[in-house]
Amino acid sequence: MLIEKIELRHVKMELITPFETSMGVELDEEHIIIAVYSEGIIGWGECVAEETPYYSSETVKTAWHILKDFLIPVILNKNINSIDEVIQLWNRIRGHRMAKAGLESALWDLFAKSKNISLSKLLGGTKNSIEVGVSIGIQETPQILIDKVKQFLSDGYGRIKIKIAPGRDISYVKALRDELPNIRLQVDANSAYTLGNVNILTAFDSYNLELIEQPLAYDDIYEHSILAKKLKTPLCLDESIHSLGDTKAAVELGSCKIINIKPGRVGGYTESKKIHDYCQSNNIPVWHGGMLESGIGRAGNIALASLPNFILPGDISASKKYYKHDIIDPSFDINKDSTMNVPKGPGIGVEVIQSQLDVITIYKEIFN
Ligand code: OSB
Ligand code: MG
Repeated sequence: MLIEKIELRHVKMELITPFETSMGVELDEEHIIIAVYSEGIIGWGECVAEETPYYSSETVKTAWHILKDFLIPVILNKNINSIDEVIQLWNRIRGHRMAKAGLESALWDLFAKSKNISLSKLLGGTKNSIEVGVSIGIQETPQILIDKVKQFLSDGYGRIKIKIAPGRDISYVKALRDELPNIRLQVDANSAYTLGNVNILTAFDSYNLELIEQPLAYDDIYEHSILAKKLKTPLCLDESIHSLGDTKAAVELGSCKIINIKPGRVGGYTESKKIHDYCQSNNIPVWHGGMLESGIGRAGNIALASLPNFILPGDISASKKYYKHDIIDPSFDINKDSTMNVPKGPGIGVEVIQSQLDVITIYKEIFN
């Protein structure tokens, strides 16, 4: 397919409620929405690099630079017929996985639409609906957290993940467990602890957590393997996993029993599928993480999470959990049994609401 035009939009979306993690508080989310035009079809993608380098070293500005100066020029005005071809062309560009993943996702949508099949089908998805959960930011008090969790449970969410940070960890988990002893519960530290905090981390073993996500450094694999031996609760890695190679290192070393896959963090759906397949053959369950995506990114996440080894519920929540007005139609809702339907239409299977996209765009650039 001839890649005729690519449009980048720096978007800013106001969150419904502030999202606090050990990395800081977010009031809004800035991402890059990417549209690839080819032969009368538009492929949509989302680059999940944020405004700040607090979760990942990439930011909206670094991703924009890499997209504009390196990733776009090698595919623009070229005839591109497969994702593998694109991966080859980008091979010499090191790192910048979120930038690559954003443009790769738009190309996946384009190819799925050109074949008139859903992105889920093109990726090898096998499920018509996926299990989902909700990721809740750090709340001012344990009681406020309990009230929030009860609200999400009544909305249908069957798996709760809470963010934790030193000083706002065990007391919150204990209060929640005293009130709700049987919910599926997991915690995410976003690298807020060290091996020196092993006493706090072993204390989580008393609360029947499904997993502890990324307790130690964002670039560590080795120390997680030491910590894992001291804990009963399974560890799950998020930040530390950027590739199939990292996954193999973590699994072989015993650093985690579960992997969180985010296509942005690992460079796209192609690398995500490799990680998924490796984990499947090694009996390592995976689940789909989230980056507070708009409906465009979320649609892709849902398609990827329809692959068979996404066994645990994903951080893929209803549109209205994040933003007052999503930019897609229909927006995503959850079913009463904590599942979400996988779109069946061509590509990402949802329409982009152009007027709503214009409202959230703060800058755009067209390449042709
Ligand atoms: O660590 O999983 C994380 C959001 C932004 C950056 C990092 C993380 C998150 C979330 C939100 O937990 C998950 C979602 O999109 O619902
Ligand atoms: Mg995480």
